[in-house]
Amino acid sequence: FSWEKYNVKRKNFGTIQSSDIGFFKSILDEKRVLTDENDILPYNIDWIKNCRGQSKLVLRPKTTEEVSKILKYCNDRRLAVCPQGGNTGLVGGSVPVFDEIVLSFALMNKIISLDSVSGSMVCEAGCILENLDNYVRERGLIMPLDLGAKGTCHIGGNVSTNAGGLRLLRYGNLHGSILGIEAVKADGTVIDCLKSLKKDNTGYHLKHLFIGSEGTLGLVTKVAIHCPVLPNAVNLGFFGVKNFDNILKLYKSAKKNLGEILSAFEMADFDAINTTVRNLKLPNPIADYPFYVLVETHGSNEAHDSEKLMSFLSKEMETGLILDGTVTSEPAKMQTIWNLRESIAGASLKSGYIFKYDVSIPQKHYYDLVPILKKRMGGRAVSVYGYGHVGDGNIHINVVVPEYNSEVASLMEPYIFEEVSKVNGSISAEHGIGFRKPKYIHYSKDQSALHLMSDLKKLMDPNGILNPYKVLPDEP
Ligand code: FAD
Ligand code: S2G
Ligand code: ZN
Repeated sequence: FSWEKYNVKRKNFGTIQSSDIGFFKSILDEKRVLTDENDILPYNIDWIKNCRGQSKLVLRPKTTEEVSKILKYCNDRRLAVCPQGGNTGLVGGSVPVFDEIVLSFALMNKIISLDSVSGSMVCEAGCILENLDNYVRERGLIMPLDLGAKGTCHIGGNVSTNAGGLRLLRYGNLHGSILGIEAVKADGTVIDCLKSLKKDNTGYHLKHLFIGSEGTLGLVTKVAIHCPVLPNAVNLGFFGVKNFDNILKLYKSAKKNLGEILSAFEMADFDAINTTVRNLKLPNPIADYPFYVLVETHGSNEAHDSEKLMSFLSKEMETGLILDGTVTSEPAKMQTIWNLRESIAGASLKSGYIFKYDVSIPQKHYYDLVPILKKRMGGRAVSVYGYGHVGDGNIHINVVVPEYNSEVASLMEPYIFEEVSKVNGSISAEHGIGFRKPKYIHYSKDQSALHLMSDLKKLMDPNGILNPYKVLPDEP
C-alpha cells in the first residue's frame, strides 16, 4: 500500500460506521453507495499503478445538492474524502491513501448550456473531456485543451489539476479558458462563481482557488469554459531531427515562419518513440531518428496553411534542421501521429515500473537532464527517455525499472528536483503535486508562499477532510 511505500501515518479522522452508510443511502440510491470490495478496487488504484488506497466506501452523487449534503455530513463526522474524476492523475492525488471515502463525479456528466456566439459552455464536472470535444465540434467549436487521457479524464479533474496538454501553446491554460466555477466547500457551502462572462472584475477572483488545488480547497461541481472556434484548416508535421539544439532552432523558426497558425510543438527522443512503437506495436510514419518533433497548425485557410507548412518543411530540410518528415491534413494520418505521441505515457507499463517526472525547465536546458539521468541510472534502468511540450518548457522524463526499488527512488529523488530548482524550473509543470510530491514542493515554492497556502487550507477546510495527505506537506 502507498502508506508503506511512502511511510505515511493515518491522521485521526473518523472511521465509517454502519450509521454513516445508512445516512449516505438515505440521500443517494443504493447502487450509488458502493461498499463491495471488488466494486471499490478500481477506485483505490491509480492509472500508473504507483499508489493504492484502502477506501471502504465510494459515493457517486448526481447533483451539487447531494455533494453538499455529503460534505456537510463528512465534515461534521470528520470523515476524510478523496474526490475522484477520471482517475488518470499521475501524482497519486486521485486515490485514497488510507480509508478516505471516494467521492466520484462520474455520474455528474450533463452539459448544461452552450452559447454558440461567445463559445462559452457550462457543464458538470464529471463530463469526459473527449465527449465534450465531440459535442462542441458538432457545433463548430473545440475544447481549449487536449491530452492523451481525453477518453477518460473529466473536465472537473482537468480543472483541479490545471491540466496543460497538447494545445496549451495556442489556447493557453485553464486559468485563462475557465470562465466560472461552481464548487462545494468542506462544510457543504455551495460557492457559485459560475458566470460565463469574459470579463468580471467584481472582487477577488475566487474561481482560481479551485483551479489546480487538486481537490484540497473545495470540490468542483460545474465549470463554465470558453471553447475556441473549430479551425477550418488543421495540418500536422512529423519531423526527424538530429539533436536537441536543432529542435530549439526549429522551434524558433516555427514561431517565426508559421506565426499565428502554430498550435502545437511537441518533441520526443528516439527511446520514447521506439519504446512506444515496440511495446504497443504502433506504426511510425517516418524512419528512426535521434529526435522527433510534431508541429500542428490551426488556421482559417487550408491552401494557405498547407503551403506555409510545406515550405517550412522544405526550407528546414535545406538548412538540415529537419532530416526528413511528413506533412498531412488527412484526419486519419494525423490521428496515427498524435496517437503515437499520446501513447508514450503508458507505453512502458509493459516493461516495468515507471518513475515519472513532469518538470518545467528553461528551454535552453530543456533536455539536459535526460543524458545525466541515463548515466546516473546506469544498468539499473530499462530505459530513460524524454518527451513533451517544448513550447511550454515542459519535459516529461520517464525512468523505467523492472520493478519498484527504493535504491532507484533514492538515486532519483530528491536529486532530480535539486537539479530542476538549480535552473529555476518547476518540480511539477502540469500534473500537480498529489500524494507523491508534497515533500518536494519547497523546491518550487518559498516558505512565505507555503504558509499562505496552509492558511488558505485552514480557512477553506478547517478539519482537513478534503483530499488529506496531498499537495501541502505536513505542518513544518
Ligand atoms: P483524477 O485523476 O480523477 O483527479 C485528479 C486530481 O483532481 C485528484 O487530486 C482529485 O482528487 C482531484 N479531483 C478530480 N475531480 C475533482 C473535482 N470535481 N473537484 C475537486 N477535485 C477533483 N496531464 C496534463 O496536464 N497534460 C497532459 O498532457 C497529460 N497527459 C496524460 C496522458 C495520459 C495517457 C494520462 C494517463 C494522463 C495524462 N495527464 C496529463 C494527467 C491527467 O490526465 C490529468 O491530470 C487530468 O487532468 C486528470 O483528470 P481526471 O479527471 O482523471 O482526474
Ligand atoms: C504527456 C503524459 C503523462 C506522462 O504525454 O504529455 O503529460 O508523464 C504527459 O507520461
Ligand atoms: Zn504532458
